[in-house]
Amino acid sequence: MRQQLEQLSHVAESELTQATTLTDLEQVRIRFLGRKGTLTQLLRGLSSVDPAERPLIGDLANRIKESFNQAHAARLETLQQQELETSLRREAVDVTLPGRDRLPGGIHPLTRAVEEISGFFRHAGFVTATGPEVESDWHNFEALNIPADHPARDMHDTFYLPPGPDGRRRVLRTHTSPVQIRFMEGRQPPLRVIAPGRVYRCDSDITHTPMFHQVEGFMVDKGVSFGHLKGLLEAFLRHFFARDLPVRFRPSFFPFTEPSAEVDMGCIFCQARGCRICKGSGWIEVLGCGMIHPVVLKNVGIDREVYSGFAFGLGVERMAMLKYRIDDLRTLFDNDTRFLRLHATV
Ligand code: 2NL
Repeated sequence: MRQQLEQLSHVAESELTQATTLTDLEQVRIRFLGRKGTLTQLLRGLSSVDPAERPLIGDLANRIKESFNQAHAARLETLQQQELETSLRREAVDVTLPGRDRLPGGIHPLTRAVEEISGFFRHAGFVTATGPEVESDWHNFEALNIPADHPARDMHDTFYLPPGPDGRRRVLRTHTSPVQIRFMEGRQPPLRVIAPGRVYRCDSDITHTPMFHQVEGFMVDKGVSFGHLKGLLEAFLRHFFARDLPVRFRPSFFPFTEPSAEVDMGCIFCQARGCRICKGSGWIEVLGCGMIHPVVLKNVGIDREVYSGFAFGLGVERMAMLKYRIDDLRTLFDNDTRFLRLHATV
């Protein structure tokens, strides 16, 4: 028995030194001291030992246990220290790495311009309307009194698409006027509408992109005059550019308005003294407008004897570039984050 005890103790202590993980170590302890452990089982045979020898054997067993426990505690301490060091190394943060920028999202300057424009007209009682970007010839051209031989309808200016289910030729809308045509077709005055959206023209160079944005608006009611149009657009420009600008209306021509005008504002870059932006004239052209042509009113089923209306159109890119002082149209579409950081707002 004494020999067996010493043998067990020897094995157990050598297993302790071989245990390399905390789980290993616990297994060793259970194999030796557990309820079915080797030492526990050996001591169950103590009753068959000569009673004279029992105290000696018992004493030896206690010393072996004591020594095992001490070795176990020491090994436990070492392994715990090792595991702590490994996990500290594994979870170490390299404080010399460059920081990760968290870029907040923002409103694109074009979206901002559309919101500021729509906001002004919303306060003046205009509702926003939208419509399809793929349009019929009727809504984009015919209804607007644009003749079949008008240069705007040329293949070189308009993107034509294969015919739709009705066999008719379709186009990518070249302005948002068709949205207004659709709106008028289904309703009777009084109407006050603005139509912001994407439009497409077969044109691409440093000052033209094949897709750009427009806001058009119109109002139809009894007694609507050019004076109303003039007052509204002047107020709009002064609001949008946040200053008391000079504004002038120049006679012009559009097939869908009569009379028609182009609207200039005093150059905001040189206070009308003349610069590169206004080409020395002191004026910048920003809008087109006019009284809705009687043929257009007829085309949408509105009685021109009872009602009259005005309409206007503007290019959003141009307005945004002037207001936010962006000098290259293409930067609006590159989505370079350095540009967006300068011009996008939260
Ligand atoms: C411009 C000129 C304009 C309109 C757009 C319009 C719409 C309907 C009826 C009559 Cl449904 N007119 N729109 C009228 C005059 C000018 O835009 O230079 N846009 C950038």
